[in-house]
Amino acid sequence: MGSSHLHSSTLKTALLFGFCVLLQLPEIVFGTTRHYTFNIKSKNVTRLCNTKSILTVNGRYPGPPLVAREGDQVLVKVVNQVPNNVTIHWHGIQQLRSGWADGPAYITQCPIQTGQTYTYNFTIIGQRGTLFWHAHISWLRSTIHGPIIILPKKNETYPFDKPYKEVPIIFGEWWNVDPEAVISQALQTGAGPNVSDAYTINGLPGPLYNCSSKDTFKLKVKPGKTYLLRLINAAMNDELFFSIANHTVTVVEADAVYTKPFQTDVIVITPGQTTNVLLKTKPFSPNATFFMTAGPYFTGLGSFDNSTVAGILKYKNPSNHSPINKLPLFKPTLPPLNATTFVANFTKQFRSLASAKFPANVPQTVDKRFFFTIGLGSNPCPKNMTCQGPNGTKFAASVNNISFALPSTALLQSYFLKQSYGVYTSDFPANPLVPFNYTGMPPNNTFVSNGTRAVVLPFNTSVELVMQDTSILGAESHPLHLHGFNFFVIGEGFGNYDPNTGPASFNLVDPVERNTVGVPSGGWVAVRFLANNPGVWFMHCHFDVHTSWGLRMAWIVLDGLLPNQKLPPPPSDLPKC
Ligand SMILES: *[C@@H]1O[C@H](CO)[C@@H](O)[C@H](O)[C@H]1NC(C)=O
Ligand SMILES: *[C@@H]1O[C@H](CO)[C@@H](O)[C@H](O)[C@H]1NC(C)=O
Ligand SMILES: *[C@@H]1O[C@H](CO)[C@@H](O)[C@H](O)[C@H]1NC(C)=O
Ligand SMILES: *[C@@H]1O[C@H](CO)[C@@H](O)[C@H](O)[C@H]1NC(C)=O
Ligand SMILES: *[C@@H]1O[C@H](CO)[C@@H](O)[C@H](O)[C@H]1NC(C)=O
Ligand SMILES: *[C@@H]1O[C@H](CO)[C@@H](O)[C@H](O)[C@H]1NC(C)=O
Ligand SMILES: *[C@@H]1O[C@H](CO)[C@@H](O)[C@H](O)[C@H]1NC(C)=O
Ligand SMILES: *[C@@H]1O[C@H](CO)[C@@H](O)[C@H](O)[C@H]1NC(C)=O
Ligand SMILES: *[C@@H]1O[C@H](CO)[C@@H](O)[C@H](O)[C@H]1NC(C)=O
Ligand SMILES: *[C@@H]1O[C@H](CO)[C@@H](O)[C@H](O)[C@H]1NC(C)=O
Ligand SMILES: *[C@@H]1O[C@H](CO)[C@@H](O)[C@H](O)[C@H]1NC(C)=O
Ligand SMILES: *[C@@H]1O[C@H](CO)[C@@H](O)[C@H](O)[C@H]1NC(C)=O
Ligand SMILES: [Cu+2]
Repeated sequence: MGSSHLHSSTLKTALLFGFCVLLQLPEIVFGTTRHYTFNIKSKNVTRLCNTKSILTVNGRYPGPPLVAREGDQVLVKVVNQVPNNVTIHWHGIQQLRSGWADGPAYITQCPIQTGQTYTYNFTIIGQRGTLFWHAHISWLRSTIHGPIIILPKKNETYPFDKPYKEVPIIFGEWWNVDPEAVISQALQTGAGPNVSDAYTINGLPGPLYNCSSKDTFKLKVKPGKTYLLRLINAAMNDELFFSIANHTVTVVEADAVYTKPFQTDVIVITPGQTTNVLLKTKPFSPNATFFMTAGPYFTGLGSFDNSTVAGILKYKNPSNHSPINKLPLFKPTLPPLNATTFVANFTKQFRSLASAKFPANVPQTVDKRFFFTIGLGSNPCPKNMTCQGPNGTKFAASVNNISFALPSTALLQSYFLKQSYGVYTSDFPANPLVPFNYTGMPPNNTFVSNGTRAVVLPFNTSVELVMQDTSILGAESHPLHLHGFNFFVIGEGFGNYDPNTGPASFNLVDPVERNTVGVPSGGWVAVRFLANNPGVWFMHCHFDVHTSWGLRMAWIVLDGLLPNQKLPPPPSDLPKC
């Protein structure tokens, strides 16, 4: 595994052929400490006949899988060998009382600067499945990302048949230019950023792009076997449809929580979401090969990458021994770009497994209700400039009309050291200050306010949060991600949320539990979580362009009274600003 290594584990990734990465499960592993070293370094990579230097972990793109068992302690020593400031986020890991290891820049830590080292230290408690790690500063996560694979405890099994093989499938987005230049230019001019040049599967764009067919992900399978595909959407700005021609898959897990199994031909996955599916191969090798493709689900008004990545599912030993390029190739059909009803139907099929062993601990009572509007807006153009955003303004994005400004030091330190003055205020509104028809005619004034404001919650507050899309600059789906907690998705609908009728449809029995949820385009979603993890927790749109425009905020969860309800002091190597 290069310089990332696993103690006491036989887990290996094997380059079986081409670019197909299969995971071999460890046979003997004990609840233990996993040591990794992540060297952040540049590497020249060629895609679409374009060579450029990208930022990587250990020279790998996508980065190395981080593999652990439920209950393990993980220590990742990150060494910054590049000119950029870097942080790493362990997306979906709950970080119980280990908020110093969460990673979002200027929220839980100052960046790891050039030449510096920081060791992330956390224990995986009560989670098993697929997540991913990624850089959490500016747009560095476009190339700095990789799978997190949490295996069940060593004496535990999956609540489904043991798969023959496990395969991570990580979707990404490739720019021929430097993504840092793309977002920096967009923030300067106020315009939307230039769209990506390709989507990728495990770093490979595949044969539907010019000069790219040699860079194709190939999954070679045996007939009559069950494969566990660990799907991860690490794309920057795009929700994706994914489908494998002539094959149906069974969804068994979302965001590292088991679900009730359901079958589907097409998966919808937002940036920040992970979904485990079982692929049962055909009983006999068909004399055919099959494309697996991913392409965008898009609801906004701006431009977007409307291309398709393809990988190949190839059976070993087709009985007529034709060379692969002579076999017929079948292609899946993806839904139309803006298939919002299809997406809502798909999303509603997710249910927690909610078994005796894996219960859905949905908060049944609520201490505090929040109603957040989620959407785009604008900032006025500075007097000495011309701006290229909507109507000559600059694009912005907000929660309850507040576009969140990152401070120049980290919120968690300021909070812990009781030095919030001049860094943040604790007055984030629980409701919009000016109610309007959120999904109706847009208001004349699209300007947002700017500030660094947080919600403060006493320990163990039971929170209900309704997130309402706005149509101020066009209705649009937004994948909202919460750090520090999973939430239960108890309801969703189109139009404006009505507090009188909405709750009647809430599922408080077996709603899906996850860390990222799509706020439906022109609709709302309701979630509940128990604020039992002290610290400062970021919540933001997982479209990086929207995060960059300010669609982000922070929850501060206070310490409880007991010793094990308090945030420990910061580690001694925590970076300084
Ligand atoms: C990438 O290529 C450039 C130009 O060929 C070269 O100067 C540079 O050293 C290479 N960087 C790495 C990390 O290999
Ligand atoms: C990791 O954190 C735990 C819990 O705070 C602490 O006991 C342990 O000493 C830390 N380990 C290292 C190597 O920093
Ligand atoms: C595995 O071990 C844990 C802790 O010892 C125990 O709680 C659990 O019931 C065991 N599970 C099985 C399937 O034996
Ligand atoms: C794949 O699906 C297509 C369209 O449904 C069908 O015509 C074809 O026979 C199938 N091929 C195989 C090998 O399953
Ligand atoms: C594949 O082709 C061979 C010979 O051409 C045939 O015997 C075999 O039945 C075919 N397999 C399937 C699954 O159609
Ligand atoms: C996106 O691409 C699809 C085909 O791949 C095409 O049908 C559709 O018109 C394109 N849409 C836009 C908005 O470019
Ligand atoms: C999707 O786009 C098509 C073509 O632009 C349009 O006709 C259709 O109304 C749109 N559907 C939805 C649900 O917005
Ligand atoms: C969505 O589900 C409804 C109700 O089951 C069904 O009538 C409709 O056809 C579905 N629409 C799509 C696009 O899947
Ligand atoms: C515009 O003015 C601001 C200060 O008010 C300055 O920081 C910025 O560099 C100026 N931009 C241009 C393009 O002149
Ligand atoms: C654009 O700005 C002008 C002048 O500020 C205003 O009159 C007009 O209504 C705006 N148009 C839109 C679509 O917001
Ligand atoms: C909000 O606007 C929509 C679309 O114009 C309209 O159908 C709806 O009746 C409006 N709702 C309210 C409460 O005014
Ligand atoms: C890196 O972060 C430090 C601390 O916030 C900041 O002072 C410095 O300007 C940053 N450097 C770069 C290259 O962004
Ligand atoms: Cu968004």
